[in-house]
Amino acid sequence: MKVYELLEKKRRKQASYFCLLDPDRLTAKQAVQRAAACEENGADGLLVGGSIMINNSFEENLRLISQAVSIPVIIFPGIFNFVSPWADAILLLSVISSRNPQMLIGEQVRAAPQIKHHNLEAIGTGYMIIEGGNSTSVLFMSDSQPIPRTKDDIAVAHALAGQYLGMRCIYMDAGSGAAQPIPDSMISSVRQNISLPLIVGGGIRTPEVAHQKALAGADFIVTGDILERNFDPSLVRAFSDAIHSVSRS
Ligand code: 1GP
Repeated sequence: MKVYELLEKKRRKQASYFCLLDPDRLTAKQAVQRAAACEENGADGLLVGGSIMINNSFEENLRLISQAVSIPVIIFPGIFNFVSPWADAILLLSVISSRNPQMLIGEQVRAAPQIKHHNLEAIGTGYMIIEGGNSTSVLFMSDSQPIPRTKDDIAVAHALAGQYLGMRCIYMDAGSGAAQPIPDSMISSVRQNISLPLIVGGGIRTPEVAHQKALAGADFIVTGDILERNFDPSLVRAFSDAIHSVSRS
């Protein structure tokens, strides 16, 4: 089954949980152990990527991660030299909240031939950066303005534009390590206006907050920073349980 179909199926049942791992910041041993622990403790998929590549260990660690788990491994590209055959799919992000053409289409044009070459499943994703109270890597690297966190109507208009342009999911991100996660009211306003799968991340540090975001209408909750700082399998389990308790049936 294609990853996208699997995600569609999951979200009709209950809210789901993605763990974000940055393979470039992990040793080979950590990458394998963490990926396996995420799967064992209920994660529905792994997002792999980051805003920048420093150590050149992305591809090798991604290969090890993919071999260690059976849940979907999905590339979440900060910049588009992250394309690799060692994943089940790639979120092909267009930063629709930006007015920077490189982030809207330039990077994707550079990535597309590689995606074809590797026969990688590409999931076209409207990526919206929401103001999270501090400066984050994604904001700096994408050279763009975030959507103000109190402007639900602006967020809705962007998400609708993404849907009408034919994107297959919407990712609302306050950025990794955001001081504040995306407000519930903005998530529910977007949820009420679009029918696409909705991914929400950035600054989610507790299972309670993750549960709240799922209740507000996020189909997929992403956590990265909190586990990167101090990886704890029991926290992965607590996040999974809190998120999965939000049923859609
Ligand atoms: C970042 O949405 C992800 O792109 C996750 O954010 O690292 O703050 O959990 P955190």
